[in-house]
Amino acid sequence: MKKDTVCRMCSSCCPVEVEVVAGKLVSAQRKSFLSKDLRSPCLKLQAVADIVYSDKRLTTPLIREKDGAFRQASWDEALDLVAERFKHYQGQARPEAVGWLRGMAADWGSPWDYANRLMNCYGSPNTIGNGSICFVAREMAHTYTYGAMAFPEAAKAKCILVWGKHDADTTLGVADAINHATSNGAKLIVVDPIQTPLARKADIWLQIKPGHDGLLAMAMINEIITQDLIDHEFVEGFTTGFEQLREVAGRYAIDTIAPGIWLDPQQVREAARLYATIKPACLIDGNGLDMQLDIFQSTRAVACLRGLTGNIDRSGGDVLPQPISLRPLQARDRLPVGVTPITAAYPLFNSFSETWGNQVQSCVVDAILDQKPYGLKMLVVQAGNPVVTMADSSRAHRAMQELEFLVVIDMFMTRTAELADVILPAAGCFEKTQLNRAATRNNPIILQNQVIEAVGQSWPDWKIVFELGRRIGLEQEFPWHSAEAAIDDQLAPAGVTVERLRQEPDGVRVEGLRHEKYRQDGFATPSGKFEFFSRRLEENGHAGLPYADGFPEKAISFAEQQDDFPLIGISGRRDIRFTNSQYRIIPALLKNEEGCVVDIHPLDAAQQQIEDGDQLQITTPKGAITMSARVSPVVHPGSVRIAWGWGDYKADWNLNTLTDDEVRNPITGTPGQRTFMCRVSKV
Ligand SMILES: Nc1nc2c(c(=O)[nH]1)N[C@H]1C(S)=C(S)[C@@H](COP(=O)(O)OP(=O)(O)OC[C@H]3O[C@@H](n4cnc5c(=O)[nH]c(N)nc54)[C@H](O)[C@@H]3O)O[C@H]1N2
Ligand SMILES: Nc1nc2c(c(=O)[nH]1)N[C@H]1C(S)=C(S)[C@@H](COP(=O)(O)OP(=O)(O)OC[C@H]3O[C@@H](n4cnc5c(=O)[nH]c(N)nc54)[C@H](O)[C@@H]3O)O[C@H]1N2
Ligand code: SF4
Ligand SMILES: [Mo]
Repeated sequence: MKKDTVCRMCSSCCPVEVEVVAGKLVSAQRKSFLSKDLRSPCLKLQAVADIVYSDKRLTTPLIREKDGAFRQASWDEALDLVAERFKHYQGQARPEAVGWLRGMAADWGSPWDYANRLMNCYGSPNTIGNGSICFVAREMAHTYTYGAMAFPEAAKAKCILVWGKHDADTTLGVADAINHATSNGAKLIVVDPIQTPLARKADIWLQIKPGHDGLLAMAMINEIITQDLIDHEFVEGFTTGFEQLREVAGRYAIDTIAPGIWLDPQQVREAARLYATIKPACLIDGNGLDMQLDIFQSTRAVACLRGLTGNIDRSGGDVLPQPISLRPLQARDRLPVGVTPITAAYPLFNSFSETWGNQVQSCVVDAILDQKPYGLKMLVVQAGNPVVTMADSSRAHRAMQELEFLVVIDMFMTRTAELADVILPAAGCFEKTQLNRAATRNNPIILQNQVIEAVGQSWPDWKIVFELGRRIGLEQEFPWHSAEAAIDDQLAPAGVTVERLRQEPDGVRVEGLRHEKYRQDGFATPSGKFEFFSRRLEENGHAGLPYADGFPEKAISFAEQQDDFPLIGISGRRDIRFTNSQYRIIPALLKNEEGCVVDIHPLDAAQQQIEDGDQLQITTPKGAITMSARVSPVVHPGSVRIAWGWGDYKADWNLNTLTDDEVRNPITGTPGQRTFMCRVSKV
């Protein structure tokens, strides 16, 4: 039998059609506007049955015994134990000593609201996401410029500028759209320090020096202004601070900037001209900007390009969402007055969005290890593997060990779960019905629909949270006994029900798609305009225009120690087979550990007589790891690309052993996990 749902094995959220035989999921196909032969392939989806029915799945709750071993337990026993710990800190009048850390976008749907609801009603403000290193920091920079995160309408674009994103590995719906547009003649510009498959297809590939994107964006802004390629009607009618932007960008002329960031001035000029003159043009920014110390200003500068050229909210440009009305479920008003979250040092990031709240995950480690700003004693980790994925993973590991009580909600035994006191087995995405955030902020709403029974005794996340909530005395706050009841409640203001979503599996549009909404509604910024200049930022002690106070001296971790650490390390490719630290335990995907390598340029390799397959030690001031060399011209001389995400499979291969969590972006608390100085030597 064929069933429709949304795959959440990565954050692409692809609508899929699943084949279920005798109650078992046997295969799944991604839906797309492209014919089957033209769709970007997903190897994870091809291995979906192996993943869902892997013998490594956690199938019962586990409780750690005094001797350190885990024993199987019933849900009642495990949840009662967790609830008892919650009550313990409440009894000591310090519920804020309990934190809830949410991981990867895999589950960023309404379950984010549910965890927040439980914690707010319990009395702790410390529900923390990992948005400081993922796209939420970028979302904040978009929001401070034009009110929300913009999404590319690439299929209709005539020019596509891809900036630090590789959709064929990570976001297949967008990859399909790019392929469609370019095969219809759209121009393609790629900004990426790596010669990726997309870069090889591009009309112009700008092999930027890692972590220096902000300088390129400013130089392009300057060029577009001085060559008078701006969209006058848009800039004059709908923006703030154009004259100041002109003045600041004047300090970043292409001829002076380009050589320092490994680029040819003429190529940058051509890229600026193409992007500004071919209409409509979309700009797809990605995780290449994330995890950079300079994330906020660089994304703001890139975002300004959309306004100068008038491509914001235009068909075939970058459109702004039409969020639907939802019943707020987070119950923020229930938090006791005067309790500050552990992320209090990042007030603008904490408050820029109704949905996200606290997203500086590094603060969890500060609070556990350094009691900064106060101690965190108990942590629930849901859908995340911080011991592998957080910056400075040795420190993150110490923090998880230091806790009085650690609960992990996951589908697999991760390195983080190994440290837990209680493990609660979660059902996977095909085993539960859920409302996805991605669907609710951009029409149409597509339901992630349960298509098979939960594996073993695993429970869907919603059920775990609701049951736990009821056990800590929040029966009234969690009245729902099914996902459907909770979703219907949340969707009521939009007039949509689960039943209707099931009848319309390709999605329900509450309101027709509208472009150039700003003409009627303005932008959702304090001025109602597209803000090149942000008074909000200036009033809070930050540059009101990107780089008005110069480019940061320290854009890359350990930059001040480059005499000892002369190479730029780049956190490596997101392989379509895996999602962050996940899925290497699936033999069909692991393929002899293919891809776990350090790419080094032939010139740098020759200096140390390094050859393909040599074992290389990669060292930073934080630690060292060992991996095989791949001598390859895809990287620029002076940089190496190190495979990322292997730390769960093999602790020695954990890239985040190398990264730093001390220096962070002052606005978003982002550490430099993407780019850092390092050295390599043959073992
Ligand atoms: N150096 C470096 N560090 C990085 C990155 C990088 O590129 N380089 N990327 C960063 C980014 S962008 C991110 S988002 C983070 C990701 O950081 P994490 O969120 O820690 O990463 P994942 O490895 O995806 O862990 C997700 C966990 O959730 C479990 N899971 C999957 N589905 C479900 C579910 O439905 N319910 C529950 N309860 N569990 C589920 C999986 O088994 C897995 O253990 O890593 C960041 N860290
Ligand atoms: N298959 C798969 N899909 C995934 C994930 C996964 O792990 N595997 N993870 C999911 C998650 S959590 C996220 S956040 C998204 C991320 O998805 P994307 O945004 O596509 O992120 P990446 O593939 O990490 O990086 C994109 C590109 O940035 C380039 N880059 C590296 N450093 C720089 C730099 O300094 N400047 C510029 N301009 N570019 C740079 C890289 O070479 C890469 O080609 O993918 C999601 N989807
Ligand atoms: S890219 Fe693959 S794994 Fe990710 S959501 Fe789409 S089908 Fe699922
Ligand atoms: Mo992410």
